[in-house]
Formats: sequence, structure tokens, C-alpha cells
Amino acid sequence: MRLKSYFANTVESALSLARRELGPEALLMKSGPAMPEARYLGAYEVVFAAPESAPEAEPPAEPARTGPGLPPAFDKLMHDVADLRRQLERTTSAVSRASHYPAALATSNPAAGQIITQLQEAGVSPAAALRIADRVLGETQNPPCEADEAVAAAIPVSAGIRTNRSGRRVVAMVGPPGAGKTTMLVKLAVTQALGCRRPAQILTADLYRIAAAEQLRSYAAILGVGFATAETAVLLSQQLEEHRQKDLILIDTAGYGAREMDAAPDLAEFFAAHREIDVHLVLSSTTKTADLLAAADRYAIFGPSKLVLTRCDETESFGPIIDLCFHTGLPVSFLGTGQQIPEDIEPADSLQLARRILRGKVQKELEQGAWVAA
Ligand SMILES: Nc1nc2c(ncn2[C@@H]2O[C@H](COP(=O)(O)OP(=O)(O)OP(=O)(O)O)[C@@H](O)[C@H]2O)c(=O)[nH]1
Ligand SMILES: [Mg+2]
Repeated sequence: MRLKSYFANTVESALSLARRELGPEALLMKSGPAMPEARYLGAYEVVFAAPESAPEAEPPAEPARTGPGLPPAFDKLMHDVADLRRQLERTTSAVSRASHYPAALATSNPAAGQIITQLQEAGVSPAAALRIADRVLGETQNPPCEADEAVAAAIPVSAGIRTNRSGRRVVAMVGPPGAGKTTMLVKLAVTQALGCRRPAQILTADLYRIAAAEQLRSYAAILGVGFATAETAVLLSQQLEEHRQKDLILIDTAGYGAREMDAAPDLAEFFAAHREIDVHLVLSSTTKTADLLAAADRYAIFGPSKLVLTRCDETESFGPIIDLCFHTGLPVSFLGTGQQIPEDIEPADSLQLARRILRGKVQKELEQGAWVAA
């Protein structure tokens, strides 16, 4: 017997999917809400046990104990009990295999085993590792692909700032406190504005931290770029209008902590009303997976279209990026690779990231300067 999981947004669709593929003989082992790390595959999971090719041979039924004085109904009862016991044994072994499915796959297929181990060591969740291993084995893709390519395919990238319909680029940085929004914004101001010698404007909606706004004003002055503060969504709209002739507008925002999201809806409405703004969600790659996904959910109200990952210089395990991409469906735009402005910024590259995830030697490479060279 082999176990197979089917995911869908309702139990009924998951069941019909499984029945279509496995036929009516397959045995339903488990159904219910999918584990959090597998939710991107569907809200519900059903696990079926199906014969490998031919149905498994049934062990001979235990001979019914008959004897003088026992009524015929007792024979039947004994048969039923033996049947039930066999069914229970099958279920127990199948359920235990289901909970160790990645490990079971790894044991049965060394190629899958190697990639699953590498991915899990890099911090990728078992569900995401399994999904990638499936691609390497050709289960969800025909023909199968190399491990690097399978991992790269899990990390969509969109390196750059979107040019909107009026030919301008308006970008905003949103994200948790201290994620690196302001630093990334200045790196972008230098690389994108100075590089093209076009008129640019920095706007900040973050007036919680006066010192940070003043620092941003100084950077703008050094770069010869306009600077203005806009404390409210109304003021931001006015500033956007006032600087509509500028080619590049960079908007910095405050970091809202998990308990400060009450203050966020105004800004969220502003972004919803200004679809021309390319909103980048800035997250630190040193954050653990569950917190990354929770932050991504919290910041979804701003409608980000890209992910920026900072502190890539401070981690050796890039695996959580894969879970983040699966979870949000968003591409990665830029990577922050250190504190230096403007040097420590990289446009995201799927294959490079995939190789670093699989090699798991990011820190050593960085120390040797390979990050820039690769
Ligand atoms: N090592 C490293 N440090 C970084 C990186 N990006 C930002 N930092 C540092 O992280 C700290 C916080 O960066 P900020 O840019 O102020 O973060 P922020 O998201 O604007 O913070 P708030 O405005 O307070 O929400 C600063 O000390 C930065 O130098 C990075 O890629 N690598
Ligand atoms: Mg800031």
C-alpha cells in the first residue's frame, strides 16, 4: 500500500480528486484541515491508502475457533473481530507512515532524500521541501528538473521597481519595525535615482521616529533629492499630486508592531486608492518562518506586490524564503546584504538564492566576498 495526500479548499473536492485518481477501492485514512505549513496547497487534506499496483494480499484469516456448544453466530463474530483487527493494523501503520511521509519518501528515494535533507537543514518546512522534492522527481512536472532549478522555481523574483501607466515609478516600503525599510529606501534612492539622473522625491509617513525622518532628510540633501514629510494619508495624497512630475518617488512608512495595527487602516486605504504605487513588503531573513508568515499576513492589508529581504548577511539558512514565497505568492525584488549604503543591495535572482539555500554556506561565502561575485 502507498499513502497519498490530496489537498483542496473543501473536503468534498479533495475527496473527489482522490477518488478520481485512485478509484473507489482506495481507503480513506484521514481527513481534516491541512497543517498550517501545507495550507498553501489547500485548506483541507485527505490521506488515502491505495494499492501499489495489485491489491495487497490479505493474510489468511484466523481460523475461527469453533467447538461444541458454541452457537454458529459465534463463528461469524470471530471472523468479524479478525477482520476488524487486520483493518486496525493497516490503519495504524498507514497513519504512522503518513505523519512521517517526508522521511518515508527520503528513505525510499535517495535523490529525494538528499534534497529534502538539504532543504530542511536550510530551514524549509517539511511540506515545502516535499513539494520541491516532487518537482525534482518529476511528480508534479514532466520531465523532472535539477534540484537548483526546482528550488529556483519556488522563488519567483521581480527585481526592480514597477513603472506605472504614466511612466513613473512610485515605490513604498512597508514592514515590521526595524525590518530595514528606511535603509533599503535610501539604498534604492542612491542606486535608482542617482544612477538615472532623474528627478526624485523621498516622502516619509514615519513621524514616530523624528530622528529617522531627520536622517532621511540629510540623505536626501546629500543626494540632491527632494524630501517631505506626510504624516497622514491625506497629506501623502497631496504630496503625490504635488510631485507628479517626478520620475521616481520613494515612500517610507512606520513599522507597525503586531499590537499597533489599529493605526494601519488609513495607510492601507491610501495604498488601495493609489494602485500606481509599487508596495514592497520588507522582512528580515533572520526572522523564523512562523513569524515571517504572521508578519506577511498582518501586512497583507497594504496590498504589497513584492518582498524585500534584508539582513541576508546575517543568516546562513535561507529556507524560510521558500515558505514565505509559497505562502504569499509574491516575488522577491531586492535583498539587503548589509548596513552599508548603497553597496549592500542586490537585485533578487532565483537561481543564486536557490544555490545558496542548497549549499547552506551563505555566511562563509559572504565572508569571502562571494555574494557579490556570484
Ligand atoms: N546587517 C544588516 N543590517 C541591516 C540591513 N538592513 C538594515 N539594517 C540595519 O537594521 C537597523 C534598522 O534599519 P532601518 O532601516 O532603520 O529599519 P526600519 O524598518 O526603517 O525601522 P523602523 O522605521 O523603526 O520600523 C539599522 O541599524 C540598519 O543599519 C541589512 O541588510 N543587513
Ligand atoms: Mg524606518
